Amino acid sequence: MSDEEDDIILNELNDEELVQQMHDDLYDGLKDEIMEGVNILLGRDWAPYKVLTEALVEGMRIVGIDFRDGILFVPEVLLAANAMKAGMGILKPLLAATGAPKQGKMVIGTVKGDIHDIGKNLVSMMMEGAGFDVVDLGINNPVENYLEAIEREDADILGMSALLTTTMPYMKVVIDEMKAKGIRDNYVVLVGGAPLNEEFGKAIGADAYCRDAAVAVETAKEYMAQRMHNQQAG
Ligand code: B1M
Repeated sequence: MSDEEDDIILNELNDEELVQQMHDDLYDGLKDEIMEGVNILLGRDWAPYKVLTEALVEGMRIVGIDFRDGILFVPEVLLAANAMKAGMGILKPLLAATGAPKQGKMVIGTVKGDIHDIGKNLVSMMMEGAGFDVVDLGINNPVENYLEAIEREDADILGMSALLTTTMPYMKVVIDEMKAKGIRDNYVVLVGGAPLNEEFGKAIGADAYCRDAAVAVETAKEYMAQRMHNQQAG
């Protein structure tokens, strides 16, 4: 870090400068600075979701571009991910404390071969905030983990996350196994992750592809309302 950067006092920056500085700090993997920045923005009455999307998610998008272009490498991106997680840790209780009525239960995990978990964690946080019980299976989940958990937890929704083009086809393995066991229609299956799209979601037999955490929440709510309606009708 240069002397010039050492001298920056985050609290003295205006909102726009601070968010810009947080993008730089995330890029540099500066966990303490990210936590400080998050706290400053919250202290300025920023909504937790706005801090999350504008300061953290946008910062990680920039990291992703330079990772793709070979300017950043795995160790640096890991540091950025750590800083992002530290910031998300501060926001988590705030996003979860909306007092929303209970909605249903979701089991979620990143698929086998894939260790990306920031997006999944974000979906979990937002779902909890919207009143869902969330059972998070973590990363690198084989089909057995999902099947065992949805049954054990009596879940309504199965959520799967994949960030790699090489791991996203595994979602179909899970859905096909659910079909083979005759349990596919007992659950709402939602999928997400940067390389996916709507066509892919349809092609593998998911109920819906969710572009981001907010869409995941809205989609889950819609399906739960539909399930409730069907139960009452039948
Ligand atoms: Co990885 N990585 N990475 N990486 N990494 C990507 C995904 C990549 C696109 C980077 C790039 O080249 N631009 C690229 C994939 C290319 C491809 O497949 N076509 C890539 C690669 C290649 C790799 C490695 C293979 C690198 C290597 O080792 N040579 C390796 C793979 C390891 C493995 O999994 N087996 C690897 C490793 C890593 C790190 C460990 C360094 C780190 C992960 C740390 C962690 O997660 N704990 C990392 C990171 C951080 C990234 C990028 C930079 C950022 C991902 C992220 O956290 N985004 C990523 C670049 C990118 O995506 N642009 C990249 C922020 C997050 C909020 O967004 O995860 O998309 P996202 O989640 C969103 C939505 O997608 C959606 O909602 C979320 C919130 O809005 N969503 C869901 C996600 N899951 C959902 C589930 C749902 C619903 C919505 O269920 C209902």
